Amino acid sequence: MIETWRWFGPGDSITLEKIKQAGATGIVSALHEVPTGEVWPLALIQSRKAMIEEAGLAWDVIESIPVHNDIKSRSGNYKQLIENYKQSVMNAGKAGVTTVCYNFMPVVDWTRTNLNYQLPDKSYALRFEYSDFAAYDVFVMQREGAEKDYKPEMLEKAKARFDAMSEAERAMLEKNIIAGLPGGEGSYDRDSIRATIQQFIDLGEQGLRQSLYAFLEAVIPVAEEAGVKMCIHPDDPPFSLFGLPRVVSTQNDARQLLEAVKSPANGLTMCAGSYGARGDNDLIAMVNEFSDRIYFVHLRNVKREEDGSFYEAAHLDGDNDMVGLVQALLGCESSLGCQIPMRPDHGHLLADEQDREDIKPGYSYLGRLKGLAELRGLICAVSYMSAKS
Ligand code: DNO
Repeated sequence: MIETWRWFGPGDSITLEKIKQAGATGIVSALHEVPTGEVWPLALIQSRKAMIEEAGLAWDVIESIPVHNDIKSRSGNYKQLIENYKQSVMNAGKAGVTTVCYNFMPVVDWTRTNLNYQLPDKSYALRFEYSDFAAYDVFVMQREGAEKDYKPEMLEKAKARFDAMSEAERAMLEKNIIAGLPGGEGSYDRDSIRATIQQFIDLGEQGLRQSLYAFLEAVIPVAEEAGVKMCIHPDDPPFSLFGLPRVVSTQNDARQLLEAVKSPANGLTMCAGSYGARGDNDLIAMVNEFSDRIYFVHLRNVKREEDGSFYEAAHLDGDNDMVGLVQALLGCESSLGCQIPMRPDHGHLLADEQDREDIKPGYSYLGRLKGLAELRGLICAVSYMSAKS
């Protein structure tokens, strides 16, 4: 596998030099400065690529060219926005950055409730606490009809959580949920998010699926022409939030979308942490089924809890069978005939970085370095064992 690392661009305090020293050879990055919906200028992609190459690294994956909400809801200026997206994909191909990750989560990108969940060793992980999310949805945001989306036991737990929270804790929860996490799309205040949510609830699951397939029908032929492989990132978490439809959460969702537009340019990102947050997703079966369409991998582990909550465990800990997964992915590489870029997705915040203000949630240097080193060892051992057998 190609070892890559997410870099947030020239302003990232985890510099290309540090990334090189972590042992990664590839970069995963985006033109974060281009507003969602606008065309990515060819010259800017080229100059960013040159900067990465000067540091002795390769820009292997774009993560992400974000898809504007109007494309997801097929409203407003969506036709022009799709044209712009096509142009960005074309420009990425022209510049020679040929793997493009994107997602189709409506309203909120990846979501956690607690960005400082303390583990027994006093490092911090990211956590999604279902009852905190429900407490925000039902009692803070007071979304109309929200209580219908939760089981009575969860509502009870959520009420207890809400009552026990101070104003400052409620404000922090709100910030974590709606202000947007790094690399995610969309930052809202309470009123603007309410209206956007309602728009997608009205659209419904079938509507959102149709929007996704129509988007792919428009973009995939351009990707083919540009030599670009598109790879959709799953919903994170892979279940409905705020009653919103979700269409990239399960093996069946992935199967349907590959069938909807049959092209080698229409592929997947295997995000082990996102798909793995559902106990009914069998990651190894997914990798085996979609072996010629997995173009990018996020290796991350999760510890799932009974009520749907989870936290991000160490890369080789948690509920995902990382050894089996890596073995299956190496099998994919044989069917693709090339190596797949993978990145250690997120890492814990360790003691040495806990006082720093410049570390983005999930994107510490040391935590990811540790994750990458563990995964490197695992990949090396699994490759060795398979070569022997
Ligand atoms: C979080 C990431 C997401 C992801 C996008 C993909 O750490 O996995 O920001 O990049 O959702 O489009």
